[in-house]
Amino acid sequence: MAARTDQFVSPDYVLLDELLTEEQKLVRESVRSYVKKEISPVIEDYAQKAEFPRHIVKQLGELGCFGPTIPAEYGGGGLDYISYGLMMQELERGDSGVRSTASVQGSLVMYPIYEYGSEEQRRKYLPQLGSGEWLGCFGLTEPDHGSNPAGMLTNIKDAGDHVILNGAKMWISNAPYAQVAVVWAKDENDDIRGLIVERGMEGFTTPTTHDKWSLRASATGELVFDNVKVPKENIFPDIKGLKGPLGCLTKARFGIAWGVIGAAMDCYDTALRYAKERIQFDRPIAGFQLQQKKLAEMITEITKAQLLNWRVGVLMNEGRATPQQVSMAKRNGCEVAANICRDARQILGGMGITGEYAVMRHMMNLESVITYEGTHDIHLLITGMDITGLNAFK
Ligand code: TGC
Ligand code: FAD
Repeated sequence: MAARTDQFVSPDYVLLDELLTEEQKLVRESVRSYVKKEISPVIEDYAQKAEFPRHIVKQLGELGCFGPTIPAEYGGGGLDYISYGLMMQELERGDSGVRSTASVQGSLVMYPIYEYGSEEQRRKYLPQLGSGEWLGCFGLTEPDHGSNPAGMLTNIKDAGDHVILNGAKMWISNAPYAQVAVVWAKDENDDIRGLIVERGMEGFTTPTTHDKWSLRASATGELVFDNVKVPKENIFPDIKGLKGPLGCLTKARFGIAWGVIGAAMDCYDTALRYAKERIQFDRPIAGFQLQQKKLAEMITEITKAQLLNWRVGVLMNEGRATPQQVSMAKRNGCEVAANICRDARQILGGMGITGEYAVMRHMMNLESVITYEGTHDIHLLITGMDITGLNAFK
């Protein structure tokens, strides 16, 4: 397939740029130009072939997309949460799989090592992960425990200076190429503990998950542990319980809330341009009320989601955001984006199902994004419990 030209023009209906600092706009601009130059021309081809563009890991590291809110001395970017959100928005404007690579590396691998790790663990792993020398993955989900990770079976047993790890994780982004895995397992007291498992440890394998119709340019796999000897120095010393992994998810879900709106912005922009150019019944289809309804509702929903994301970003910067507010932003963003991509696909008619445009790829990707990091239903129940005080999960 020939390399594609990226004609994206970013929508900003209520002049939200005026809410951003110069630094935030600069960060967004650098990621936007990277995506135009390096991602858009090639990503469709990788998705069609169901291949992970491995070369982008180094590029994303150099661009500062890994761990942007982690202090620079530990290999992060030392930036604020709105800059992080804008980065994820621009990456997912290119492809959700590219944003996934960055979300996992920054929020699910670097963040727990920074937040829960010993000083030795921070110094050993963070610079290599921040620069993209190493790729990481995050193992929480198991074949029989997805929405309910508290029931996990993966376990560690004390064996002197090391522990013995057994079990399996499923649906793990980056797994097939990761050098480092942050893994959550139960100890002999039934406490959930986090540990760093390295490729090459005997008994540790990462089979690839094949035949996905979604996130085809992202590598997904399993983590299989068969009596793996993990040194005790690889265990996070102080964190115990589900709040460890869930704390990482709050950071990643925030990035997803912004990211999916990037995909929505791309679909809206494509549909608007196409509708103005496509002539049927001797007039541009953008002149028909039914198409205008779709386009007008798209930009309205994008604008509302941008405002919610920005506000939650301000609260994150002030250390006041709650996980429940982040859940609302993740759920709302995914729903808005999925609806916009489906409507955009219809506006493009038959052309909407081809790889000539990014719309169908975004639409398919969002079916994973609406499911991972907590399904649409789970986030609704989180909001429900927050406002009523009643738990409808169990
Ligand atoms: P629950 O009793 O509610 O909570 C246990 C402890 O955790 C605390 N907590 C949180 N802390 C930080 N952030 C959050 N979002 C938190 N949510 C809860 C909570 O306060 C409590 O602390 P403590 O001190 O009392 O112990 O736990 P529960 O077992 O009832 O479960 C609640 C539920 C269902 C909401 C939770 O299990 C959940 O969120 N399930 C969804 C699972 C999920 O999101 N999995 C994602 C796997 S990773 C992934 O998909 C990566 S894809 C990445 C990519 O490719 O981009
Ligand atoms: P289930 O939990 O079986 O849910 C099935 C359905 O039941 C859903 O609709 C759900 O909403 C509903 N449901 C469940 N419980 C309730 C309830 N109490 N009330 C009402 N409805 C309920 N995980 C990782 O750990 N690391 C990763 O890197 C990672 N990457 C992923 C990449 C991809 C492409 C995908 C698809 C998944 C990834 N995941 C990852 C796993 C993801 O987080 C899980 O798929 C997700 O949490 C849902 O779990 P499940 O698939 O087992 O669905």
